[in-house]
Amino acid sequence: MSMFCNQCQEALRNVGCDAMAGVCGKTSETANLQDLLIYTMKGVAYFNQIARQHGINDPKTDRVVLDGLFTTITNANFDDESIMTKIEKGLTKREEIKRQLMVEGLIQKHQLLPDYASWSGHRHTFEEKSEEKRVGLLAGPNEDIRSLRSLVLFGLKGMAAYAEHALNLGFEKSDINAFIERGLLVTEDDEMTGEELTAFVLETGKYGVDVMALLDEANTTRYGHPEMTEVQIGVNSDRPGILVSGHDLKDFEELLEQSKDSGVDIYTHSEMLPANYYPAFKRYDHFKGNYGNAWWKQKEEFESFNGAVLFTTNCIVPPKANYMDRIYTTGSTGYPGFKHIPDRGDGNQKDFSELIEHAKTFPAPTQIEEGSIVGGFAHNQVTQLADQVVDAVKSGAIRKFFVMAGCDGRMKSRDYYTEFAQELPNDTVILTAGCAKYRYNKLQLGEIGGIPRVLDAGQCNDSYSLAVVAMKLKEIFELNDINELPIEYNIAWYEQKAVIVLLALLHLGVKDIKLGPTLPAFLSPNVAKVLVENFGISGMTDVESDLNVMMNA
Ligand code: SF4
Ligand code: SF3
Repeated sequence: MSMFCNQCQEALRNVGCDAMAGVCGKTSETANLQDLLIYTMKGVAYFNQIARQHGINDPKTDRVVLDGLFTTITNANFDDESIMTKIEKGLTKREEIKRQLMVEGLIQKHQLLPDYASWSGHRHTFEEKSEEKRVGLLAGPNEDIRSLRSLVLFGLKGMAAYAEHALNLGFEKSDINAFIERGLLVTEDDEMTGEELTAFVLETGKYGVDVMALLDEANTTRYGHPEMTEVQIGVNSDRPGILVSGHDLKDFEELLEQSKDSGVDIYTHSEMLPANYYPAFKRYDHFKGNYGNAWWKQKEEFESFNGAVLFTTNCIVPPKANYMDRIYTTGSTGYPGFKHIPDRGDGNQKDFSELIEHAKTFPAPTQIEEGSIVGGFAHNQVTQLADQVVDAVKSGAIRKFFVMAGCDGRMKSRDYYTEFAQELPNDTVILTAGCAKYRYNKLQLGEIGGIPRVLDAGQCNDSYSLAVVAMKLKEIFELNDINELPIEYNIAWYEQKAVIVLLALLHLGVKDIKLGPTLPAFLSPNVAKVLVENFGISGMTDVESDLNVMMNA
């Protein structure tokens, strides 16, 4: 059984994982089923586009498509059973829409349909179907077309993840959902030229901005604007805990509410750290702070945490046997052997009672560090500090800002980001978002006139906040171009949410982004050339050279 996957930064030899399992631990069976799930979603999109044009779109279909894409994001779902069920659901949905279109006379009974809109199969034939070359990303006439299609598809995966979080909070935009469907079909369109596909990639960035703005609106409407917060990173309690990872704030809220009188404490891990910055969550006394670091340290940190863990989204690392029985997943995530908490029914909360009861049976977390870190510098908070920031720039106290947002990962090459942060001159400020921050958010980098030198806006989707801040500064300094600001971009990427963040930044006109630790394996030489020539994107080299170039830019 062979596989091919090149969607993340850890793609084998920076080409693609093509053996029996990926570097992330995804088996070839799982990889192929994920390809088939995407293929199935294309079939749903095919009919739903027609349904949309005639105003008969069922909102439940949007959730199926968003979940289908989200499930295939790196480190989100390793559970073949769960993926097969989603394929079956997708096929059922596809046929349901098709039937309705036929009844309405909008398609004909014997109309010629593309394979992705007409194939059928059962669990025992899924793997065979998924191995057909045309189902995966190896389909496509040449490497440039495949590369552009990959950029679209991976961008759509990130977009779907953010759209799903917003949807969970009751916020959605039909044009974003329609674009996602259109994008899925674009990746199968053999008529589209390289130029047309390139234009579509850039349009994907526009919807990337829109979806992050939507999620920002959803999060801040429901939970208030993130504010400057000192987050405890030690364990000051002898009660058992639940460690919550991932990005979904709705899950986090419901768990906090259901566990408030249970005698169990709640801690955040990895990308859930920014939950500490929201006013609405601060009123829960049993919400104790953050435990640990970025996702890839989970094996040791889940062990020392001792208690139950909830994954609301990626990133899951294949677990050690000794903590496996206390891990729960929910939403689009899954792992064979973990318990899965089902979705909420209309108008209901998810039921976290089993997780909470289970958590009571474990000892308290073992403390692994102490003290606190400061964060919460999303756009609203930074705007309140605008006068201070502008004065510091004008007086020369702040010479440059460095946007160092994105993802963290386990490869040694990422030590670069810690060193880079350490070597930055004292008159520079780091603007961060995403789990990339763990490379430098515990260094004592000090402050400039009361402004911390590391300003954390939040999760990867809060990169939107950094863009809002840049736009605001451009306005205040009356500049014509965002690139005239004293801001440099040194972005770390890992999975597909970083792809949509990158495309969003390109759409906003940001140039000269440094992207590391490696450029994506799915960029063909020609596509990479387009990005270099039009946007000045470059790979990282070494700390000293990069710092030198960026300080003098
Ligand atoms: Fe390899 Fe990344 Fe794909 Fe996993 S997600 S199989 S590590 S390219
Ligand atoms: Fe991290 Fe997975 Fe990307 Fe949301 S949790 S930034 S890697």
